[in-house]
Amino acid sequence: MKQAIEEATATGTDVIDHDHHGIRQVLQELGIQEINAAYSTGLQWGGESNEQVRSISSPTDGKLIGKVRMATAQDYEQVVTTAQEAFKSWRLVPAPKRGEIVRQIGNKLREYKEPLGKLVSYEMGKILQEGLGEVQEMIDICDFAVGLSRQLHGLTMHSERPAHRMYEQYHPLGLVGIISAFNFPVAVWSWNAMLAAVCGDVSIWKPSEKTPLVAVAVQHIIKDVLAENELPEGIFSVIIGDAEIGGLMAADERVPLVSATGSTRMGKKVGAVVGARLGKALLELGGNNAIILTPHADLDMAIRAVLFGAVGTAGQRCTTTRRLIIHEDVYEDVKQRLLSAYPKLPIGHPLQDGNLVGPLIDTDAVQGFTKALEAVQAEGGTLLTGGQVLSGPGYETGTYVQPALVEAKNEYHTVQEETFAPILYLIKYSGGVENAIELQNGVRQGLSSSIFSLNLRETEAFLSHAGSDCGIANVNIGTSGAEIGGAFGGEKETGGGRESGSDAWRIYMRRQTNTLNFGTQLPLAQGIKFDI
Ligand code: UN1
Repeated sequence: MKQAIEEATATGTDVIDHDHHGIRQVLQELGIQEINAAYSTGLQWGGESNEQVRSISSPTDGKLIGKVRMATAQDYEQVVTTAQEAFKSWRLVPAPKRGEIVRQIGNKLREYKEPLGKLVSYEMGKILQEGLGEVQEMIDICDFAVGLSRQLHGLTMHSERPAHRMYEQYHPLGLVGIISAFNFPVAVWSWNAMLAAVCGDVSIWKPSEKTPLVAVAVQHIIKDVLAENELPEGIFSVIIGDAEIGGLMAADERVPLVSATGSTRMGKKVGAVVGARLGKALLELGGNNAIILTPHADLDMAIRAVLFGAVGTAGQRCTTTRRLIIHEDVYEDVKQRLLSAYPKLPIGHPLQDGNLVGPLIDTDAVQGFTKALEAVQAEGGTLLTGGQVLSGPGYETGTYVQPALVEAKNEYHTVQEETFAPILYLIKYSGGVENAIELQNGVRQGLSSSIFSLNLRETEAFLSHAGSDCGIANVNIGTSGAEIGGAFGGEKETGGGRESGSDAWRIYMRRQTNTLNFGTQLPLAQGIKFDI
């Protein structure tokens, strides 16, 4: 590490050309000051060959935060070799002892919650509250994984043969590839990596190339814990690279499980490549999440949930509320309440207290936002408020937008697509809740869904097997902000994977069924006779 800093410093480029919001100190605290061109492979800093360096600027103010050197295919090989070596010993460490390491990681994350949360916020653009929330989500999954490390149990079953015993056990799988997205630059990795770790796997993390610095910071924290416990560095590796590296991982038979979070387009590619070699893919892809507001909704509560769901993280969560399916009896009321709230949203620098909406990740995302608004209007939708790209003092980056409210129809092509930006479509329904459910299910994605109603028949219909077809279905809670204790993921084009809580750990292990004969005979199953 020290050597790495010296090497990086020797190149003479100053990484941080500013010190707004105490970011210089944040980076120092996180150990990434003065590293101006770095990636880490199996925790080795370096990269001699054909160096491709990428500058990482904050979407909040456009300032350079640092530079990363993008990994090559050779670097990838080195990471995999290091990880394979680490797996040989890590799998032999008893699971509760592996849990102890994860406990220490959780404690370190508690220690670094503030600077790490701040860096999440500065590099990704979400408000500080949400940056801190993201680190809390990492801490929570560590706690969960510690408990899990004593509960990786299979079932026992009765054998049909006398003096036989049958049971199943779970063994570590090996290398787990983790491809994470910019919007949750560290939390989603931790869901995967912490479970994988207690399961006895080693992980290789390819963070989004848009948010690599916070991954580097996390890697420093992990590295310390591993060193303090004299454990091999390859248990947790980071590789900073572009889609090519993700492609190598997907095609690599040495990586039995690839967990990928991102767009459906990306997931289809990764899933196809992993599937072609019969590897396991855990996909957490696009959502097109709706909240149903019935005539029995508590609208005060509902509006607050809609606002957090639709404009929180500037509409860049996979669980973001994108559609509001409103009964005609309450439609006007809901519309007026939102029309009065939207123009008052405090939009600005996410590290500044009081702001609730930060920037989009980059100007490509802004283009996606404006294009979707044009397209939906061309299809007949009505833009009610918002939709502007903000300019002027504080908004020089061109990444801040005014969240938009649009009256639309569910079947519009634009409404059917996930646009990763703060656009909320208001869709009217009439008749019973089954009509709202049909609209809610009438998209290709199936991540999160919610209903606001105080009527038991409506809420139970929504939760029944004829109800929501999503992986997450909430009552009187918005679509986003799930706790880590439940399994997280969705159906249809969302990819079918489940991460985080419940029994999501199983995918990180291989299951083995064992049958033991402790008798003196060799009876065959199904009563087959095979005697000479
Ligand atoms: C994501 O956007 O990829 O439920 C994950 C939520 C967060 C996780 C979102 N706990 O909104």
